[in-house]
Amino acid sequence: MAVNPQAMKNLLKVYFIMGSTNCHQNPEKVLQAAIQGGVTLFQFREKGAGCLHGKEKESLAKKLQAICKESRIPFIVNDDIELALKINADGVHIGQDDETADTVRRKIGSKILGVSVHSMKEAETAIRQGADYLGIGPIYPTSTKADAKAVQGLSFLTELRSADIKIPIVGIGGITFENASPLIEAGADGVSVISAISQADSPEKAAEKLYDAVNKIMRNA
Ligand code: TZP
Ligand code: MG
Repeated sequence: MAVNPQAMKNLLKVYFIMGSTNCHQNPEKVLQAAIQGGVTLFQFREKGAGCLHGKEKESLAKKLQAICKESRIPFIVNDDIELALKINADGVHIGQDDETADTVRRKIGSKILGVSVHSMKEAETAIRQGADYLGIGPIYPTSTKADAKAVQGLSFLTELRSADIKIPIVGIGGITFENASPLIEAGADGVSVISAISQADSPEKAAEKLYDAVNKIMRNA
């Protein structure tokens, strides 16, 4: 763990994830609007059919990183540790098919490390190996990730919190402002979304509604 857990929890509230293939509009415009609306953390996830590679990928990463920097929103890179180190991103997010968390932790030092987990065993391993937060999902049905695992609803989140696992946790998969509340009530520290913001007519309003939905539950907690 490299980041203060309470600070990490605050960053996870509205975690926006995207790459060029997730946007109908210019990704820079989408990110700017989303930040205006209240996004608290951003992950560059350039993946899937038609995505950018090499220099083009790096160039978009740098543009989006500059937008985040202006607003002091930490910039996380999905999977690509080399790119994260090259451009000095604030952190990385890895899944179970990537390098192990302890290898990545050694490479990135004190940068933020997020790990996707789907079982108690994976969660315990990620925590032991230095994860700052866990990503869990898909919570609801999603069409954004073709190879997503089975929808888990709130069951895994509830299992983790019942086992007294206190690490910051963010849910992902099919989350919108309308279905975000139960997730926070069940112990998540925030919501991560792709399409709810990237494909919205107004990414700003979409981010704002998510921010309000999450904060409303937290204030009442
Ligand atoms: N991991 C599990 S579901 C998912 C990822 C990356 C996609 C989430 O996208 P959306 O559009 O918010 O459902
Ligand atoms: Mg991955």
